[in-house]
Amino acid sequence: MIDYALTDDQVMIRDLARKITEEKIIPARAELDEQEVFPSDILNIMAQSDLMGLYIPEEYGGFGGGVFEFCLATEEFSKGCIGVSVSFAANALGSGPILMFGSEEQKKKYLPDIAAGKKWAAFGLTEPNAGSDAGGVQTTAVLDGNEYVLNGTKQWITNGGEADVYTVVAITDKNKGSRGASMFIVEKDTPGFSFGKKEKKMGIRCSATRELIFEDCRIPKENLIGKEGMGFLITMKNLDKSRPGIAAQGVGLAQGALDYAVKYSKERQQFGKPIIAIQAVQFMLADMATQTEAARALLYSVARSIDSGIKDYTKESAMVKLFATDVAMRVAVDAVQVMGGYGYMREYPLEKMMRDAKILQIYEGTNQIQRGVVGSKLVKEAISRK
Ligand code: COS
Repeated sequence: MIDYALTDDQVMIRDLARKITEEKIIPARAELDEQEVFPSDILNIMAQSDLMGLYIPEEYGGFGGGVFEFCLATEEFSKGCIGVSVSFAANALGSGPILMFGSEEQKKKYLPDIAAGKKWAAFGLTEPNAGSDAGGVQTTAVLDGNEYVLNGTKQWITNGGEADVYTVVAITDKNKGSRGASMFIVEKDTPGFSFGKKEKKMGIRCSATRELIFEDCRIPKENLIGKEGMGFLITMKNLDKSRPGIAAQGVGLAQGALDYAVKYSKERQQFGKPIIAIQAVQFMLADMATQTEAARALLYSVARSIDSGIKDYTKESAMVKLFATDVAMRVAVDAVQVMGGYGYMREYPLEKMMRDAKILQIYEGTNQIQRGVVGSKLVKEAISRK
């Protein structure tokens, strides 16, 4: 086993998250998936264990950790169910703009409740006509006296309807393209703010995915984060910081699927021996284990590098997101294959893991977008070396 030299605090976080996964997530995951029930009870247990504010500074009531600690917990929860782990992780994505670009008043007002798990957060970027093209947002925010008036629809918002605090991207200047976008805080129960139906999904079915609908929704002008025109930059910085969390979901899911496949292979007898003794199966498990460990090693080094204070980690964040989630998909498919017909049955967890894994290659930027991000950084680096 690779020694990742975790500190005592990090071991404690990992073990706490592991315990919640084993005792609460794994026993409930099939039912949560089947019934499509939001895992509020489990999120409340995470909050009671002080895990909601891992990445929030101590002065705002958090643990004071960084991306690394957040990823450790996310990885553990993801071994059980990434529907649950995304409901946990979306809080970091939703509060990221406040944490990174909010005023002192905004931080004091929102972060302590999010750290305590009293309020949940969500991020509103995607729209029916603005998915990969994050600069193509059409929701508008018009300043009217001391208020901004929001109109438009956000789509596929994780924690939609469940969260209390939403960071939302809207256009304040139509003539400036993505530079005319701004970032706002919108609280649930604001008049003019409602939710669409809960989406029916292939996987992560316990997570809440809803539309955010703004119809002449008036919010105080103090809810602007940063300055007008900073919305696209804040969005990109937020995604840079949160994509390792998606990689952590990939590592966790891959490990969970691998562990299950190994356990099954030791027990399942064919041709008079456990199938783990058959080289064809061993080779599959060996590849799954190697890829999973490589993804973890990249994840931990990227997360640590971000926490060390480097300014630009766009490329590394995209790399680890695409690598770890492609690994998760491959490992999940192979884990089902190792189990054969049993793997295909809903009685066992692997078919759910395989359905769940697919979203990792899609959300927070498809893996094609990630390759585009890495590629354009390579071009820029090559030009600057000339
Ligand atoms: N950090 C800081 N600045 C960034 C940045 C980043 N990560 N990414 C882009 N920018 C800057 C660029 O440097 C550029 O600035 P200049 O105009 O001064 O040169 C500006 O923002 C526009 O960048 P670019 O031209 O690359 O923007 P594009 O519209 O081509 O789109 C991609 C860039 C595709 C990378 C972006 O739209 C993206 O990440 N899309 C995926 C969105 C996504 O993840 N959706 C899922 C949401 S789930 S929450």
